[in-house]
Amino acid sequence: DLPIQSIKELSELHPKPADLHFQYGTAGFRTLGSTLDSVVFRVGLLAGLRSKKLDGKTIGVMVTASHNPEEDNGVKLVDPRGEMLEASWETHATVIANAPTTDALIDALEAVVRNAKIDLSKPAKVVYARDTRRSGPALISALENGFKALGAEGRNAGVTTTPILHYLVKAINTKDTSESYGEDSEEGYFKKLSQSFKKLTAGKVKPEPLIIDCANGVGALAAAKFATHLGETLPLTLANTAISTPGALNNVCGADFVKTMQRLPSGLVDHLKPGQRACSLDGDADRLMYYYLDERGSFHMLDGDKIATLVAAFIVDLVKNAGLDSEIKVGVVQTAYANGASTKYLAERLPVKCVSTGVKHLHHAAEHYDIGVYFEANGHGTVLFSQPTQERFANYEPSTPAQSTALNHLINLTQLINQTVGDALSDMLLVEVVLAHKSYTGVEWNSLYADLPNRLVKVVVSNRAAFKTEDAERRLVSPQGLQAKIDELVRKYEGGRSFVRPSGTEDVVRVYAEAALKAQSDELAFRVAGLVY
Ligand code: NG1
Ligand code: ZN
Repeated sequence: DLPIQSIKELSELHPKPADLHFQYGTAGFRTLGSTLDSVVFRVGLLAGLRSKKLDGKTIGVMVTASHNPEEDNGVKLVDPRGEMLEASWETHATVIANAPTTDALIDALEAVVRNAKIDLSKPAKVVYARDTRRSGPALISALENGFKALGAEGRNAGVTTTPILHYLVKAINTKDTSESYGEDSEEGYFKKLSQSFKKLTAGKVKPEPLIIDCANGVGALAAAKFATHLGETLPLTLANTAISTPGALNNVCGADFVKTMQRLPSGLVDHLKPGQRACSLDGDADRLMYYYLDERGSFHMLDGDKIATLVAAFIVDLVKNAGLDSEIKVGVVQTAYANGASTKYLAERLPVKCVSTGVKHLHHAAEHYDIGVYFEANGHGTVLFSQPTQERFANYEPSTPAQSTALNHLINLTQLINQTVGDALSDMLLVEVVLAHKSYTGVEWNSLYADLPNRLVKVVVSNRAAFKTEDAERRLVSPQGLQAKIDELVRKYEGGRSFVRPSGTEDVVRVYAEAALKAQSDELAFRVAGLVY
């Protein structure tokens, strides 16, 4: 049975605010940090139940609100293979978070135990971490009370990035197995990635220093550790590392700022030399944006689509050079927000699939390829190597030295890339590997294709639930008749493309438009927004 007495006592310390409704969305629970105490306590209970359900495997809990403003916070669960929580449990999470009283909470927990057929005699293990937000420590205490109430065993991974927490979950659950993901410590993560980076860049020209905008968040800590591990192999200059300055997190800096504003973050303005590479992390270091200034001081952004293109083309070449192209297929997954020029470039070379917004959709689609590259335009993404593919690399016998070199690079890539989730720092090392191999600067990378001008706008509507989509969110099925009007407008613009979908994380409807000319993409976006409003 559930330890009802201890749940009751501790739940009374974390009452649910009566007037608030919480929703486990694409990024877990995310809202004002000051309102999340009861939610995080209950997530502690739920994480314990999830672990019991999975025979005592270790579950992850991350307390972060990523690129959101500093006052926000959030919490999400990580499944044993380092992946996002299974969808059916998102519903359990929402029900449990909204139970109005302690008694209602107990009823809701008992319903989950029944529905999910949980054997309560199993052990419960959880590993957890938080970002640098000031609301973090108190929320971690609430989370620990949740573990205590259920009798779950917790391991505190401290203040670290979301992707490191995902790494730890997978490393813990694969420890001492043939699929071991690495040492189950932060140090193990840094060693694994740095060592493979060094192997992949051995003999290459030493790169110019790379500037990292750490968004004044937890990425600053991880980037500093990489700087130590990598030393001369990759000189790193860290900017926006003020993790304890109130109000600094994600403020006029970070990957989301750069993507949205399409300009340099503060803290870099006086430091970046023409042509020098720089990149931005977001507040929990799972998104990455690259950019550079040209000789005239113009800003050029290399976003998730540019990263996907660079990386996919590199891997396709390696597979071919290894002599494995007849048996190992590389594919790319994007969303409707991918720039049309990137989709065109990729589709001429390999299979490309478009799925709904949200990392879990991309991740699952990428699992269907032997090697699946997925990136959202906003810079979140990774590369997945299927288990059979990794086994094939291990037992394949190359017939020439060139094949052998390419094979070794592929094997080292499986170690360099954090395959559990998008990881800004792992992705950064991946980009640096490709640039080193190709002898590319940002300019050559950027010239692989030219982005189509585009515009993304938000529209506040009275009822965003009225907006329903199909075809990977590229077309509206309701409100009735609206899609036909959008189609009619789009036809008037050369290279025009536009779509409308309700946001999964904000109470808005998003309108995206592309066209051959900048003024046209802006105009199309605003005219479509006018139809929506
Ligand atoms: P919504 O709010 O559903 O558009 C946003 C991002 C997604 C994804 C999620 C989760 C855009 C246009 N949308 O989703 O790509 O990152 O947040 O954080 O960037
Ligand atoms: Zn993030």
